[in-house]
Amino acid sequence: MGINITYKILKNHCIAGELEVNKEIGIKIDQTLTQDATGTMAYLQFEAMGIPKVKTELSVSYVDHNTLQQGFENADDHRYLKTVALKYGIKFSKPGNGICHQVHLERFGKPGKTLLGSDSHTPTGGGIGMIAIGAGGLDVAVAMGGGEFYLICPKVINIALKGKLRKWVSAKDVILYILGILSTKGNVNKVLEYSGEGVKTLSVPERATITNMGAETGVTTSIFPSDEVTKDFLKAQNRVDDWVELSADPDAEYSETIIVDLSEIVPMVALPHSPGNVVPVNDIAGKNIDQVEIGSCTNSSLRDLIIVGKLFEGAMINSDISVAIAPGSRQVFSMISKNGILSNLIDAGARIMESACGFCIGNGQSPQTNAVSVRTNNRNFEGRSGTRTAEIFLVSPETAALSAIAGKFVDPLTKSADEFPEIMIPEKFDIDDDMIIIPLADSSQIKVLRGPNIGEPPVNTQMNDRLIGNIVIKVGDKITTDHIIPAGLRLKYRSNIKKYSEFVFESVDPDFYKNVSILKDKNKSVFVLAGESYGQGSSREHAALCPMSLGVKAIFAKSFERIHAANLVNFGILPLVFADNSSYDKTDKNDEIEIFSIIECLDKNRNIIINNKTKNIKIEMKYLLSDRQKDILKAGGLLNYIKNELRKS
Ligand code: MIC
Ligand code: SF4
Repeated sequence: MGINITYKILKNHCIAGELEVNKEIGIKIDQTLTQDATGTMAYLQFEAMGIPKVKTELSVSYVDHNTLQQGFENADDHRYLKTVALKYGIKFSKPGNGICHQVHLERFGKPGKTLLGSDSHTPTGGGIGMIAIGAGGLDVAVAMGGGEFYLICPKVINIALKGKLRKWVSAKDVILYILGILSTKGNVNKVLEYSGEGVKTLSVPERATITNMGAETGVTTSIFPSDEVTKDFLKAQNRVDDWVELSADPDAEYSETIIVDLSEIVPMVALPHSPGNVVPVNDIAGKNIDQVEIGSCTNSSLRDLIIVGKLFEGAMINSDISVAIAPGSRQVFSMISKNGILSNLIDAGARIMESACGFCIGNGQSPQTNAVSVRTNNRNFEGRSGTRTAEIFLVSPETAALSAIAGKFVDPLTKSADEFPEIMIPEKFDIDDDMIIIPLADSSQIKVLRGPNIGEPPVNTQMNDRLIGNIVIKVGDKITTDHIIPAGLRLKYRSNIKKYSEFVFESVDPDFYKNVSILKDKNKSVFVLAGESYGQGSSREHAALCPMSLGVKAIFAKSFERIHAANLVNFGILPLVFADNSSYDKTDKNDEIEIFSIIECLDKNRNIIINNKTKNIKIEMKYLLSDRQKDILKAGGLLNYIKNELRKS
């Protein structure tokens, strides 16, 4: 049997374990990226490791999530990120240079390489043929220090593309269609690998839209072949030397094949409050809207903004709605400023935003109460926009632009193919890397500058063999990291764990922090009870780090998402899964829980029994942990584990 692209790259990078499905492997990481909101913790942890320079081929620190600088905290974070980058040999992409995934694709991504990023949309790099994986900041810190990254050797699903998209249908519709098939749960430890004739009909930024939002299915990553289209993109970016061809063997093995006929896809929309809640736009055509937001790492490439600009040409945005547009990178911004597209956007009445995440993470542009907001980004979780009562609908740039003009949902397919504007992508992009600061070889003079809001990351204590405490919150299925620890207005506390922890579960149970503090004073442990797919969405390790600092010792769930489960282990919190899901119903908030013989169970690979003292029942819990992860848990987290290992050696 031949080899698929995923396994070709994994084989070249595997340095621990065997490439056997569902077994843990350690891979060498060639490139890392961080963004500001996860970056400060990642670098504080990197500093704590005492390694003088990063050991990767390339590490880049981007500032794109919080660029508002309301208060000194944000600006202090930027200064810390810059100085720490230059000290340790990391390239620094200044605020304003663009969204990490878009800029990385344009300027640094290389087919065949591995990329680890402290952001769940790192798989954007799969559009250029990389194995690009999102992880917690601590895992990225370890990779920067030359350590391997551990993952479960994935199953590879072949998404065989045939045909060609019709006019008015674009890459966003493809990934929404695929989300409609795969949904947002049940896809952990899988990779989506694209193949087939349809691949060559998609440009690299279109492929990147698809791999970007593949993150919403919960897979480890998604990847496209590297072909002539990839070569042309790299040529346009003046980096043709970075190109290598990558394709699967003709008889490559896959765990499953899903055939997608591009010519049959119609414009799609993800309804509130999940990216997997997908229907054709036509189903809701005519529904009134209040706001349109265009941009984010999913849909802010030159192609995306050109189509919006062409559709806005000579038109005026509906007077009842607000439209904002954020170009994905300075390169895109600069190019649309020269080709007339920017003036089309301005003349139509759009508000032009900075090249940053902005609205996508609820950092500005929060819609009005009960608003219907139409967006081109990738997540529409409840409350993420900053307005709890708002309904967010995710669409393509084509649907967003036509709907903005009409003031209601428009199915682009109601237009004829002839009306579709011509999109001319230049053969050469404008290259200007002046906003990327390159570290000097001698960084001895660089002083790392911290502000008063930047505190040391808290460290857990060793795992106790016995825990006693209470369930402080019971939540349902698909709890996202946005539910666990909000971003938006709270972003400026990302470097101040003590303060940020006050907002854990803020939108789900505003009393959580108060209730936890009472238990903490009594020296009791805190437990969380959850349904399916706990920890969906973002890679933010704060969703583990903050609960850890509040005394959360274990999460009892029906299932976990990959990045979050890894983050829980990294911070010494037990991710336990019900052996029988009916136990979830028998357990409630405030129940007193006692757990015995934890260490012995982990060592002997036995299920852990939790004693619900309030209900007088015993509940059997399973776990999916490698021996390495058990050792990390016993040590009280990855930082302690690394220190112990260093001490031993
Ligand atoms: C997101 O899209 O949810 C974020 C904000 O980019 C996060 C990272 C973060 O929380 O800082 C992600 O995707 O990992
Ligand atoms: Fe930024 Fe949104 Fe992309 Fe996350 S999903 S990296 S917040 S643009």
